[in-house]
Amino acid sequence: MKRIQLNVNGVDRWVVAEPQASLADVLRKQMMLTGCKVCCDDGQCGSCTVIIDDKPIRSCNKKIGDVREGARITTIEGVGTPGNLHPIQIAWMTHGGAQCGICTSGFIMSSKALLEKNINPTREEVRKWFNRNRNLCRCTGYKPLVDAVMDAAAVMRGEKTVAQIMPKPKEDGSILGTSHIRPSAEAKVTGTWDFGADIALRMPEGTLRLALVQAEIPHGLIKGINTAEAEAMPGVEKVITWKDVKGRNAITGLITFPDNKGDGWDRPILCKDKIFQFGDAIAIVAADTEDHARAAAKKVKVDVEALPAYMSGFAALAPDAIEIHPGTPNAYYEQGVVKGEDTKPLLASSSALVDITTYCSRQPHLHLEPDCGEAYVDEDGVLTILSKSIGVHLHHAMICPGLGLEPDKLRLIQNPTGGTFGYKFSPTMEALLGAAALATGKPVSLVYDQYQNITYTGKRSPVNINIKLGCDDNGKLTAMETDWWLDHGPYSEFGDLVTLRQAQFTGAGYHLENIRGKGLTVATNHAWGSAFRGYGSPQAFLASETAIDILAEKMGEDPFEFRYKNLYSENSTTPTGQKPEVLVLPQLFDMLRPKYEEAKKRCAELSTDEVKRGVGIALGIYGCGLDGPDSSNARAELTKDGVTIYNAWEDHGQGADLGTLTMAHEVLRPTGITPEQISLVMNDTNGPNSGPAGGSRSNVFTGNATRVAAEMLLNAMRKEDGSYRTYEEMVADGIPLVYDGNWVAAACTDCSSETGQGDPFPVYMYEVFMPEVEVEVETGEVKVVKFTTSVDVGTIINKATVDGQIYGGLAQGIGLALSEDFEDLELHTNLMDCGIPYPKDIPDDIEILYLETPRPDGPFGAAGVGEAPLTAAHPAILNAIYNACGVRIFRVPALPEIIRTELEAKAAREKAPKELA
Ligand code: MCN
Ligand code: FES
Ligand code: FES
Repeated sequence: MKRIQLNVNGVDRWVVAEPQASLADVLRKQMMLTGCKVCCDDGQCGSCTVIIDDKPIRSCNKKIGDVREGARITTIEGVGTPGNLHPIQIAWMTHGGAQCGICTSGFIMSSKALLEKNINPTREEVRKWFNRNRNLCRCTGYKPLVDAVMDAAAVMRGEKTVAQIMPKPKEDGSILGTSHIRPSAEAKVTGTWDFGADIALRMPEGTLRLALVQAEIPHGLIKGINTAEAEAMPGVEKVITWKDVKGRNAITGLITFPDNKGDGWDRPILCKDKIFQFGDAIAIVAADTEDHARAAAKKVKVDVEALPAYMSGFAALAPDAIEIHPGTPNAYYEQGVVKGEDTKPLLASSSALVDITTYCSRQPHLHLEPDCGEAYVDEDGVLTILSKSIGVHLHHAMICPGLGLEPDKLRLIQNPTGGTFGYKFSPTMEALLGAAALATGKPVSLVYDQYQNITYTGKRSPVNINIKLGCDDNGKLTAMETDWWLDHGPYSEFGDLVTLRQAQFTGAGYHLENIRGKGLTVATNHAWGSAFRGYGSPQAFLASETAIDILAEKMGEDPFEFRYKNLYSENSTTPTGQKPEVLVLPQLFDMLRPKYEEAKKRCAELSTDEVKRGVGIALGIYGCGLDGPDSSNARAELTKDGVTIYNAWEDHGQGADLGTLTMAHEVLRPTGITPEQISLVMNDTNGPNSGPAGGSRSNVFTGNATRVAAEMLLNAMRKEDGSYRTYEEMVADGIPLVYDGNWVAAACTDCSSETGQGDPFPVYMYEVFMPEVEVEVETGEVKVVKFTTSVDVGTIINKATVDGQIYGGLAQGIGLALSEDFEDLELHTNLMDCGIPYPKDIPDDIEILYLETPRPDGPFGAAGVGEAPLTAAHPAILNAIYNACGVRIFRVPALPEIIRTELEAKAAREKAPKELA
């Protein structure tokens, strides 16, 4: 132990600490300065950055024993407080810099250190500074953060006022379409937005800390679990195994498709006799401290007999592969596509035909905040679970029977959440927290480290697609055939749905009336498949947007114009036979065309023998909703102080609070209410069921339900003369104050498993991607140097939000194309080795061209936006690589070594005939 004097945020403090403890732990756990966030605990992400004696330092990497006596330490709590903000914090809010907010304190501290050194940096200096200080953000694509620093610096230099950088409402007071600041922004930029790990530190005394005993192999039989030694370890309260789980001990995947050969009960809460994947939870240790729990977890002895591990669709489909879930075939669901005429003769008589196979990887989500949560039994005997769930009502239904609870004895609430990008569409630790709280009768908390977070959460499902695409003499598409498998890992939840997505989006965007296809959902022993932004569409577009590029070349046509003449037109239907709700793709291409011509010229001018530059094109489309007649609910209540809106629009970081507020305010504006008078009560199973925040559905579905509830209230408040009753008048007149709004996509239908035909979504989002890349010939390194995109997501509800969604989604598309993967369980175990893009990997030069075509079914004409930018940025980048250096890549990530090998092979091919001659 050591007593050390520090000056923290201008105040002299003394702290007694273990010299080996990290500064981050001392700040967070001993001084309760939880504005300092710990995400990687390994110096990779910068979320824990504080300033020590004017230098930005990653406090997770700094031992307190190495901090000089009397050092001046500034944390986010010392930068500015709610109501008294620093210009950097204000600029962060006005530029939508805090989406989920988990990286925000670290970035603000880093920016403060920079601006204290250099009050007038260039954009490139800011980007280099962030890169050097390893500041990672998974949400924003970095551009808004650089914008924020530039504005803050201008304010600090006295060249701009705070008022000048603040967003303005419209003249009529409406905030629709403005960059109004989200309600949670101030808490995020001051470090007072408590995430799950912060809440864990604030749980009452007596809260048990949990650690998991996890499988160390991907497939095996459990012969015995011995907990005796662990139970005798210091501080241990209980070791919980499957025997302690009172219900069915399984999470139900709520099988949605009747043809699924599984029963949807294949995922144990705690493994009993089989391990299905690496990391599977076998036991939970509950102890007085996290260290004690983790130490004891190592002492639980699990006797395992290893089984062959099937780590890909190919392996699990091999004829000699055993069934991963005995009684259910590894290929447990088949999706067909039958649209229009027989494709065989059409393809046989095509003028040009492409026949290729593409593979889209097991992309990791790389949300920065490790999974975490708490649970307790409340005073009414209701098990209450706090977690990062983005589907509180959905998860309630999925875990309730497994825990053996009546539905009214379980409540789920979402904690402030540091990004999910879809992994939390599946329950992760909810049932484990619940089982532990029930077995011990005490409050519990569980916080994964980043290794657990990466290795034991769901991933994007890899898809291998064979696609055949043909066209006639005029270059008009004639027919498409597809044959694919989707590796969904061991657990079936939503595996059929994401398999269907391939049928819905492969070839989408084009007048393509004749399609045949067949796809399989395959169980493997790799990471379980979970939702990931774009859900299913990146796999589909990798196939069709690569194929169409090659077809254009075969026809000797420009890939832009070849696409253009084949786009959806008046008499086209989607691959599922649905009439598109709006026709916007031709305009999106028209907007991009001059930029494309400029880009081609620039690429030709700037290419050298060493560095080749190229431009690529791809289109992406995604539906808003969960297929078929999906619905949502919300509630509006008039109170003494204003209006309270209740819904369960779970927030990953995308801005559910602001979406709700904007919709409600726009409706209620005639009453004179201000945004500040609208309170939000969200994301609790005790409130309305709005469905999960996935499938970019919330803006359309929960936005509409919120609009409907607010309209019902407005109608009730309206007097005969057109003015509005006050709260007091409503009470005096005996008019109800609470209104429940509901919205259903009534015209939608489910798609058939045999034909893939149906009208699944009421609204779609459309985007065209145009990256420019540089390929270094010697190394195969690719850099995206510029990105232009044209987007139609209907009416924009909040401009800063939509910009932020696009920038952030494009950054993930760049990662998917070039670096991100989760394949190798030895290598892909931390953010950096999984290939997360740093600022240097994302261009600052990103241009978004908007078309705002109102959607008939969207609230105020809006579609969703979240998933659009991650639909097809990656095939556009692969197409740009081809344009730059003539090398076609059919799988992602396109790592430098793959491109280098292909370049060498191409050079050898080109040389060979000359040598022969
Ligand atoms: N919006 C808008 N105008 C539009 C469309 C949308 O202002 N025309 C706003 C909405 O009000 C909302 C946001 O954009 O604040 C996204 O809306 P929507 O596309 O409906 O998506 P959801 O609210 O249903 O959010 C989920 C979606 C998905 S599926 C994933 S995955 C995702 C995403 O959004 N994960 C994210 N964006 C994310 N952003 C962050 N920062 N972190 C994640 O984990
Ligand atoms: Fe410290 Fe990531 S760098 S938590
Ligand atoms: Fe940066 Fe979410 S806002 S990680």
